[in-house]
Amino acid sequence: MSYKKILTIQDISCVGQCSLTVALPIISACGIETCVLPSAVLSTHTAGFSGYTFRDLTDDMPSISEHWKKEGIVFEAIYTGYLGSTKQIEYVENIFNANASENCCKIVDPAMADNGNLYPGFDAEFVEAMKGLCAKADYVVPNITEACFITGCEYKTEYDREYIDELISKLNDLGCSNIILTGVSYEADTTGVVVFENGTYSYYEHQKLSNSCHGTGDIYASAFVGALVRGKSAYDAAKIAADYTVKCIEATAEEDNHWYGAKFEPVLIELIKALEE
Ligand code: PXL
Repeated sequence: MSYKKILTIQDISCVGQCSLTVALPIISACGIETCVLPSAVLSTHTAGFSGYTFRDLTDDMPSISEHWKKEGIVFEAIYTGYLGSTKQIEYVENIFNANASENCCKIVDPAMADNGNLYPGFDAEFVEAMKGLCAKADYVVPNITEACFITGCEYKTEYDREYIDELISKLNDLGCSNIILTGVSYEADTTGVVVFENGTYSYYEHQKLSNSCHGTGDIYASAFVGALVRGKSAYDAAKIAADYTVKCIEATAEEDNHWYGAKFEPVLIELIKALEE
């Protein structure tokens, strides 16, 4: 296996088990050298805590990218998550051009919304810019809410295969050729992930747990990216990431007051084992 270097661009939420504090250990556990570009530093994530600090690092991005360019540093994969401002999306697009290896795989998790709502601080201008970034990615990993914001489709909690096909088709029209759509549930006690790759549609269905925790989208996307860059097919990477995310939620179920994130650490070993199969 050639030793691949991935760059992940997302925030550091110092406390909260999301974004970089999840991506860095998970992708490293997949055996991939993981370089980071923090988009912002927050004392906690924004979902459920109040009064968090927010240090925007937008202005540092161009000089960091320029330094890497001077040093001849390029990445075999670039994976973006939560971005702190609309301007950052423009800078990320420059990084896609300036700091990528020849066959660099670009993965965009448009981490900006869930359960029908945008996260605090995001607006229509940000959504518009994110649409453009998704069109430049090799893989996008939205949940249904994010797919709705990107495509302009109505958000629904109950839907059929036709609705999901429409979301995929509209994302495809925007220029997304490979789509991993998460949280697609047709039955009360199951959920799953749709993998649309170069025109081929597949669905991996798995158990839906009664508890849900914050940050599982980041866990899922990071495990998907780690498995994909490790050489798994998109479908296998999507399946490995789904099974791992379920284990993380199960590991968190025992404790009532661990609402802010999922205990992904004790089950990292399961992810490593799944990659060996
Ligand atoms: O999990 C996505 C995420 C990442 N980073 C920050 C967030 C959120 C979701 O709320 O607030 C800062």
